[in-house]
Amino acid sequence: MRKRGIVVGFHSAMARVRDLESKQEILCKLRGRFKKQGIKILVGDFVEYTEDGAGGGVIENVLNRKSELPKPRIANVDQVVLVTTLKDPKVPLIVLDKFLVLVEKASLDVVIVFNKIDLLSGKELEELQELEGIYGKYYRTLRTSAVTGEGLDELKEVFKEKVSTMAGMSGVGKSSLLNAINPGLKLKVGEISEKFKRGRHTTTTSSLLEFDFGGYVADTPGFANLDISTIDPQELKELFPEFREYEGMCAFADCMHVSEPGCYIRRLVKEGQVPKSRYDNYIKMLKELQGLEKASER
Ligand SMILES: Nc1nc2c(ncn2[C@@H]2O[C@H](COP(=O)(O)OP(=O)(O)OP(=O)(O)O)[C@@H](O)[C@H]2O)c(=O)[nH]1
Ligand SMILES: [Mg+2]
Ligand SMILES: [Zn+2]
Repeated sequence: MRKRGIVVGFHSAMARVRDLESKQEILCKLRGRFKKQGIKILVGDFVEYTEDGAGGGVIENVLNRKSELPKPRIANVDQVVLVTTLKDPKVPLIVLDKFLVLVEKASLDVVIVFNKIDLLSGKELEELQELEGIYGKYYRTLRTSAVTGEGLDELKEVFKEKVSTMAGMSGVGKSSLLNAINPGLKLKVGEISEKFKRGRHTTTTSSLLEFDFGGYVADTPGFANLDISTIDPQELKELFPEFREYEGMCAFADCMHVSEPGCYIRRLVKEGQVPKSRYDNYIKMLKELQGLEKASER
């Protein structure tokens, strides 16, 4: 009889499949035909498997993927939980904006979590409010503290019954937040994580953890290396919802919002309708991408 499960990781050449009903983990072999047909089974794939009678199983079929995240390769991710902080560390806005561009490129939902709010006072809280204004217009935002517990009930709701991946700079508290909402996960905290070290043997496999309250999360952050080089310079403007909203308002249909006459976006930036920090980071990323393009033409 065929049963249904989700691939939560790999062990040697076998897949760790978590049964959707019994929640048991079964080590499954992969049918040889998958390889022949060029089907690569990913963490996050929903599969049909049969038991081999000896505690293991065989994956018979892979169900259609809703989405596929390139790095780390995870299937069926519903959303990205992007964690950031204004203090310890103060995450530069360009980092946040690069994450968001990659999320937009992958067409995934995102929730921006401002963590460590227990550390903020006075001016920093004003800054937080300002950022909530900038990002809250297009994305859901949340304030949390893994120390005081603020916002954790809302965060649980965000994760419930979904497949999520964490994103965010090292040290912002991704693992701390997961531990705080689900102590059973026992993730390591406060260590410099492997994924930010450069090396020849960068781990490409990842695994999914299941929450007690329902839902899965990837323990490796999505978009760990902030590589935007796969984005086409012309395409970048489409990845800013602030600009998308005013499509067709510039004098030139192909306006890149740099120095073209009659650019509506630049007018909005001047008037303060489009946040200057977002626009400036757009220009920064655009220059980076155009530089890459030139370098490859040489
Ligand atoms: N004050 C305060 N400290 C926190 C909070 N959340 C996490 N920390 C601390 O921040 C440090 C880093 O936390 P981690 O959970 O390891 O951060 P991470 O995002 O998982 O980091 P990487 O795994 O390296 O990507 C630890 O010392 C935590 O105790 C918070 O809400 N408030
Ligand atoms: Mg961590
Ligand atoms: Zn324009």
